[in-house]
Amino acid sequence: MAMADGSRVIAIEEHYFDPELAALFAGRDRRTPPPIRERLLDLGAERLADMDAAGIDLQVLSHGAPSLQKLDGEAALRMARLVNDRLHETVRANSERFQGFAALPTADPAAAAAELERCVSRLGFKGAMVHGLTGGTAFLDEKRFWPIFERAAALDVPLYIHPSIPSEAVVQAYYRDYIEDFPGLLTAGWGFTVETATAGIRIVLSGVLDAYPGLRIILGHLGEGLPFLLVRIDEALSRNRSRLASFRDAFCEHFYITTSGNFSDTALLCSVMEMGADRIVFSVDYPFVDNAAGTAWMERIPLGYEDRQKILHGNAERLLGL
Ligand code: GRE
Ligand code: ZN
Repeated sequence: MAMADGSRVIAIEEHYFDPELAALFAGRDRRTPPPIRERLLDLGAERLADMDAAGIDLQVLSHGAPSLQKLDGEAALRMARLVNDRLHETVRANSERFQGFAALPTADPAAAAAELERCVSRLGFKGAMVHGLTGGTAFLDEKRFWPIFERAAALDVPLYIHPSIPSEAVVQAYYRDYIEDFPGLLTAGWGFTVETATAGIRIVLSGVLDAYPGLRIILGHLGEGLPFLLVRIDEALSRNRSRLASFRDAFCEHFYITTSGNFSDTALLCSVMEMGADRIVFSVDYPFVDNAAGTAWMERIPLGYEDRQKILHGNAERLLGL
């Protein structure tokens, strides 16, 4: 384990499927290709062998999209308890190699806040991951979801805002013509990015970061394009007087980004220049992306030893209390 030079490697956007929850996925959410699906369902020898071969010491596990976000309140809460308890068993059996992010029943915000507290305080989870729009239509910045942010801030754990397939209205208006030839357009190719960048922007605009100043948000995929666009967003929003002093400052103060599925030197350098190396956390996006490609990239990123150590493990240790 570890990299060739002995560096500890922690990866924090690493997915699995709980068989009972994944069986409830419907429509476009069902279409995980069989080899990926097999790897999502494995939390044992094969996953560990792949981590070992790539030098990954610790995966912080999260359910795959859309996790609990498409279930109604009652079903989501019932599944949340089962899924989080089972993830806890996996972590407890091998806590050197696995830690966990909670799945939250966001359709019932009060229950989601309580489940987050149970998972962090009683099960030792390091935060929670939410996937796309609740019920396929609702962004998390809506006021009714604020109890979730309030509890995350009170518990001092981050919320990881992860993509899911865009809302059906967006699919029809923006992507329909190209889905058949390019199914990845809906997911990691573009649809995920637009929807999750929008979710991040909306969190800043909503005022929830002012209400809970300690709140920390994580975005994957090197920030879903936002580091590249911070100056432009800032400039455009500041043309009208608003309650937001600076989008860019709010984003850089509260957001962390991970390298999941975006092993690009140019995107990484842009992110470091906008946000600083303290805000960037190594991740792969296993099993959608290859572990070894991630660690091989980290060995040759154009940054010095200290920044590499921060990205590989130091920032995750601080952010998640590992
Ligand atoms: C991901 O979690 O990154 C992911 C999915 C589904 C398809 C592609 C993908 O959840 O990268
Ligand atoms: Zn992912």
